[in-house]
Amino acid sequence: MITTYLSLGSNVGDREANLRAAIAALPQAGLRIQRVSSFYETEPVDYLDQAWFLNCAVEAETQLEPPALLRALQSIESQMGSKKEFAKGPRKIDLDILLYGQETVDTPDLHVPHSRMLQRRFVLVPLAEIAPNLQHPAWSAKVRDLLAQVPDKSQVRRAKNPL
Ligand code: PH2
Ligand code: MG
Ligand code: MG
Repeated sequence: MITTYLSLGSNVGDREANLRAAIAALPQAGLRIQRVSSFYETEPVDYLDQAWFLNCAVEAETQLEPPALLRALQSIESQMGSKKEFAKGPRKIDLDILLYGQETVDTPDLHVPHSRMLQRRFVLVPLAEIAPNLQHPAWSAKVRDLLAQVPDKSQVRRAKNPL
């Protein structure tokens, strides 16, 4: 079993229902959920002209290897009818792999740790809630300290308790 951390986001339709549906689909996809962060209202980053997102982080255990995990998450996205009109644009649901144990994955379609996660408050704030002391070998510090140092000033507001 490997412990993996995911980032979930939605900014189209009923965002809370979308996050809940994606979380509910994880067990059948081969993930055993350990922790779910609060839901956060987050200002869009990278592509700014779109609605605010609802984001959360999930800790789960899995026996899936990274490529199979990626396919499992992509199939939840497509089963939920989520369409990416363009990169960084609006979507019903986005499930991203942040970390996969202590491993580093660099393939054309998957980079773990997630390439931009340390620059994004919408990822670090939920992750620091469920795993403040987490550290990857490629990082200089724990999640809570990386969050304290991040230059990103985009707004992230705690919205809903997922339970
Ligand atoms: N996802 C993106 C681009 N920008 N901004 C926020 N606040 N939350 C996201 O999940 C997000 C984003 C592309 O995946
Ligand atoms: Mg994403
Ligand atoms: Mg994605």
